Amino acid sequence: MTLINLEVKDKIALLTLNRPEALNALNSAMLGELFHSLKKLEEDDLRCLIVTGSGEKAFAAGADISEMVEMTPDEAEEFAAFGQKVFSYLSTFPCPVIAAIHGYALGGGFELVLACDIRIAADTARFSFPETGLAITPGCGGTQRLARLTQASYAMDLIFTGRRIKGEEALEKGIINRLVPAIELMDEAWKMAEGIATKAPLGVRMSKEAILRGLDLDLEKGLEVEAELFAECFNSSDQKDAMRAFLK
Ligand code: DAK
Repeated sequence: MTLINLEVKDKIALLTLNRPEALNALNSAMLGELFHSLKKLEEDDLRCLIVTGSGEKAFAAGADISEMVEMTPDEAEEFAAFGQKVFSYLSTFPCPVIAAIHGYALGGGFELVLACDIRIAADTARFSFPETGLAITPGCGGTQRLARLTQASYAMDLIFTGRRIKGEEALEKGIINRLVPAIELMDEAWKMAEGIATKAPLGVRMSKEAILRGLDLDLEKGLEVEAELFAECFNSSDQKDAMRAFLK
């Protein structure tokens, strides 16, 4: 059985974590498949990628505890390095990535959500970082991405206490973009992906790059990056074609 399901339709891909019997807990095999699936999808010149979890109960209930329990520090470092490589690859993937979240998004599952660009959650979604209760830290970007997305003190609140939050709080804190009834989750994600797919891919790709590169810069340097990427768009026939079509 494959641990990642892929479906591609009209340049939109749906990537589904497929280990529902373990609430899509992320083990090394699944991380490996995730990495190779992303590599494969990158060749498809996609307009948008949707990431979700199979089954009713979870997006992903974290890293696989049964695999982590007896790891040595060296093995944990190797696991961390590979996990971070996969999540960083996802977060800088060339097309927009939408997380469609239902049920539990815990630990590594929450981190996977945070590595996506846009997050749509069902009213069944529950988010938490149980790591401190397991005597570890989040290891796949949770301490960094949540603090940047919200505030350091809010990230500390969730990570130190491990408390579980619902969609309303996640929406209020800007962790998710939209909150919808569970039955509408995938339609909403596809609708958004299809909307993005109607835009010129170059404009979307360059905008994503400008936003991501600007995050670690001061405003002045960020504006330089924006100007550089704006100018680069004028190197393409896409820009000429799109503007001429408008003028016609
Ligand atoms: N790992 C392994 N198996 C898991 C699992 C997990 N994280 N979460 C659930 N399962 C398995 C259960 O063992 C159970 O398996 P069977 O007994 O049926 O064989 C099955 O999924 C169904 O789970 P439950 O029976 O527990 O279902 P409930 O509805 O009663 O409870 C629950 C659902 C989500 C509240 C509960 O399963 C739970 O608390 N799960 C553990 C949540 C958790 O602590 N997650 C891990 C946090 S630590 C890194 C990458 C990532 C991370 C770190 C480093 N690098 C690459 C370095 C992340 C770390 C974490 O995520």
